Amino acid sequence: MIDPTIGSGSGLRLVSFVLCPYAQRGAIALEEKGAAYQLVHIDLSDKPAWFLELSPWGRVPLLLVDGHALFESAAIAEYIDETTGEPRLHPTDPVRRAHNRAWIETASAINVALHRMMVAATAELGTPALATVRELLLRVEGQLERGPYFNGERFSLVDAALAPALQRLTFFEQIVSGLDVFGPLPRIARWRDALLARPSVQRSTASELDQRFRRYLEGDHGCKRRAEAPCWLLATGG
Ligand SMILES: N[C@@H](CCC(=O)N[C@@H](CS)C(=O)NCC(=O)O)C(=O)O
Repeated sequence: MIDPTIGSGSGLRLVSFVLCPYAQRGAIALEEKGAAYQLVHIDLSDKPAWFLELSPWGRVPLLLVDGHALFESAAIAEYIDETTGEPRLHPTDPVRRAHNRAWIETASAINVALHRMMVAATAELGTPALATVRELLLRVEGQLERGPYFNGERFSLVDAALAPALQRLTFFEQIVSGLDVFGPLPRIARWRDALLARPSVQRSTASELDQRFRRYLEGDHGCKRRAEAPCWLLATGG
């Protein structure tokens, strides 16, 4: 059952939450392909019944396509790549492709630690999460070679997977004085610059994402749920 209020027709519908970095991967892939799609935002603190029926774990993103509800952002991004024409966003070489998939997993680990940072009310909770983000990014830094993208000249699904986290960490640096994430990571900083300048990445988010991100850190999660306390970094600085 698909709720009629989320639109109709046989086109692609990406179900998201406005700040979700996983859903943004799918939007970036769709934008790269120039594919037509409809973005449907839901309130994660008040999930609609149709959503709970379609999403096995109650998580966004979902990609609704031809009566099917695809879930898990990596699977969704590959589906988009395989079905929406050129340019292909996964390398054709199987070894390189497997390597790329592995780093997409790392992007998810970064998202998990980043989220722990965003909702941490105390240094005790937040500092280990920030340390995990730094450690994972350092591993990614070692993978980057000539740039501007992960695989060189061609934008790929690894770029789509990491861009949302790098964008949110950039917001963090802008908001929290003294927080330096990218200083020790010059290759990632250059990669981040190339990703944030990419039209597909710019078009993949809701407007004023930086302001929404700031409000999220302050405790306003952009839905019916409010955090009990703001992110610890707002009070202590980096
Ligand atoms: N492994 C999943 C992770 C998706 C995920 O964690 N989504 C979050 C939003 S960013 C979610 O829906 N959380 C459910 C909730 O907050 O209730 C994927 O890659 O799609």
